[in-house]
Amino acid sequence: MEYTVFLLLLSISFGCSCSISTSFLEDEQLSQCGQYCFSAVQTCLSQLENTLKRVELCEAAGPSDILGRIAQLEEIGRNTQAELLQLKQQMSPTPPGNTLSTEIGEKIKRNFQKLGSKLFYIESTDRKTWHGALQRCYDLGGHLASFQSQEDIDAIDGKLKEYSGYWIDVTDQYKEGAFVSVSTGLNATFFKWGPDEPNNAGDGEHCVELHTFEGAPVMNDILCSHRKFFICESSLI
Ligand SMILES: [Ca+2]
Ligand SMILES: [Ca+2]
Repeated sequence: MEYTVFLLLLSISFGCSCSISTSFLEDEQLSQCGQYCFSAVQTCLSQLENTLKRVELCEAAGPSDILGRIAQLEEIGRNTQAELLQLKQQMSPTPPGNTLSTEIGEKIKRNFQKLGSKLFYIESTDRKTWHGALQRCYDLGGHLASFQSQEDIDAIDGKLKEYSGYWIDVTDQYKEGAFVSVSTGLNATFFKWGPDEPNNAGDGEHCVELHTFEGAPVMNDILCSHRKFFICESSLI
């Protein structure tokens, strides 16, 4: 029955002039349409078969074709990436930071000495204000000393002059009583205050020195404008 209906539809679609009836086909006789109509139907079936084969071929070739295109694009991407990397290497001369690091390293070696576990520069000749000392330490390749323990103080004790004061990096000039380390930008955590210090005498003592007026080095807050020796430290080696 399906084949019969299919033939009927084909005859209508392709303009077959004959009139194909169900009874005619059931009798398997070509009495009305004749050999011409039967040949036309065979031609249509042949064309349809060829079309179906082409569709199957297209469906079979589709996925592999897409995969092939993807593989080509991936290959192009890899080549482009390799070319960009090569260009980047050609356009990048020796990093300027290397030269700068070398200069700073030489400056530190020239000015600082290893005392304990750190590198220090102890100025016992030229006196400066706290801010002057801050700048000087920076120029030397370091910063004002940031003492973190008694061991740090013990390491430099023998290098200090008697009855002298040395600037270190602690200050409360930004907020009274809140002592910070300008080297780290954080609250100072280690203190070795002298007797009755810090006293913020005259409401104006905002910078901290390490002095030897009482023998062993101790800390004292004092006017930042005083001119004192200073101790620098370097974190770089
Ligand atoms: Ca103060
Ligand atoms: Ca004081």
